[in-house]
Amino acid sequence: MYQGIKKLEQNTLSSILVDENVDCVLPKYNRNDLGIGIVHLGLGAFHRSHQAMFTEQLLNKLGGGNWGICGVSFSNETLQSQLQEQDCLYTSAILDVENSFQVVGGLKEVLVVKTQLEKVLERLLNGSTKIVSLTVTEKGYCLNGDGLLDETSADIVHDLANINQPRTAIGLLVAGLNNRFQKGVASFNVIACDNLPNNGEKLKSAVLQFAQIISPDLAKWIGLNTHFPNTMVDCITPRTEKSTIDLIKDNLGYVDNAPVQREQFSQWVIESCDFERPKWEEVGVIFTDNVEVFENAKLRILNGMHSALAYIGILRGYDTVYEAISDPDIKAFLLNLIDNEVLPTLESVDGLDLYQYSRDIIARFENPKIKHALRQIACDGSIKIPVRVLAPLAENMSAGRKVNSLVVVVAAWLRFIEHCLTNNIEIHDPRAGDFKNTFHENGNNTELNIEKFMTISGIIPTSLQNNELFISSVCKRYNSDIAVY
Ligand code: CS2
Repeated sequence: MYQGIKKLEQNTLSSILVDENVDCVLPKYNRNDLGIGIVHLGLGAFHRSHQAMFTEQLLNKLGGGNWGICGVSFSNETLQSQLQEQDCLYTSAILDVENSFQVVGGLKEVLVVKTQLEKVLERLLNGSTKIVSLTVTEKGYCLNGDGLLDETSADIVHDLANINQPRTAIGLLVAGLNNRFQKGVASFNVIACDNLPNNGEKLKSAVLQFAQIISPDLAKWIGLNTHFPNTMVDCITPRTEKSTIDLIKDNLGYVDNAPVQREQFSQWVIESCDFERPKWEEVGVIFTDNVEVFENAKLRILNGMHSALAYIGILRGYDTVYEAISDPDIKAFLLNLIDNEVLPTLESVDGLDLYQYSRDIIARFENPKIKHALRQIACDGSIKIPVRVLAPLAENMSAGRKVNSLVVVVAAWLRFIEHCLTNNIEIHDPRAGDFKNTFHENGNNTELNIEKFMTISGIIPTSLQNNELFISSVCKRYNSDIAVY
């Protein structure tokens, strides 16, 4: 029985830690003795559902240790106070045929960059911090179309000029590493956990590019001392809703104002690395030299289908993944897309049957308890579509394979943009301004609008930008009735 937190009052999250009858997994170690060894940048629901849960399982198995987490949010003070009011504890609701619940104790501290930069930098400098992990979304890497650090981005320009006042993840990492370099503290290692191919490698090159401008000696030191393994992360985690809070109250009898909800399935694949780190392999994390193959399969199958569902589903009037996949036309479309246009682009993974993997993912989408908003997935298409859809499309074209369904997804994305612009719906995308200019320049002339769209820098690969067949196919699908999608 867990005794670390004193009972505060009846029916609070802390009080259940000493309640033997509550029907949920509780921390099996003394939180008071738990040291902080990980700083996580980007304290969204995904981190709390995924990496923090793997770490929690390990802490439970080992009975504690020094791999507690300091969660860093860039600006979410509301989440910080919600978590602090409950001693940084939160519940993870796992929604499956039978729901299950787990209270996570491994999150020990929550900091906000906007208001507590000094403290964040102190944590990064502290020698007990061995690992800095990140979930800052694809756009948080501040990369341009060539995958290099975008030195023209306003935030990067700011951070380069104010290295001690960083506001981007890249700036923070370099500032943290620079302080260690200056003060002779050994480097921490960095684990990127966002949906980008070669996420660790890309992050490393962005950090080195930034550091090189600040000080070539620093860049050299990082190059020699800091590891950035590539990873693949997977766990469907819809945003926390009031219904998540109600579910926990109804089932467990206490109010958690900052819970997370997720599916049962969870996978984490990390490039083999031998630096000081939690032994996550003991709780099912896969360490391999072959992350890229897992990553591509997941990005093109799961995330690719997600984006297809998002744009096609929204145009058909659906709100969630579950609703969209329940439409037999959409499901048939997806199966065809995967079998004929995605699987042929993937290398086989040892021990992983890609056909079965794709069917298992569809079954995950068919979980009626997971209400994953299509609008959440539709965000940031300018960064997601190139990886999930345009990359396999370009490969198929140059190999002379079919691209019909992938073209439909591109057309649906453009129709979604046009639909938002026409109906004054905000588009959450760093390139929203470019979309607006493009679609308004030539009125209703679809061909000209699409041609113009293709020239927006950094989105469409050059091999497709100049490909007349690709552009005319997109125009054709764009103009066809939405019912054919
Ligand atoms: C989704 C992902 O929002 C999105 O773009 O495709 O967040 C997806 O749910 C996760 O990658 C699942 O692991």
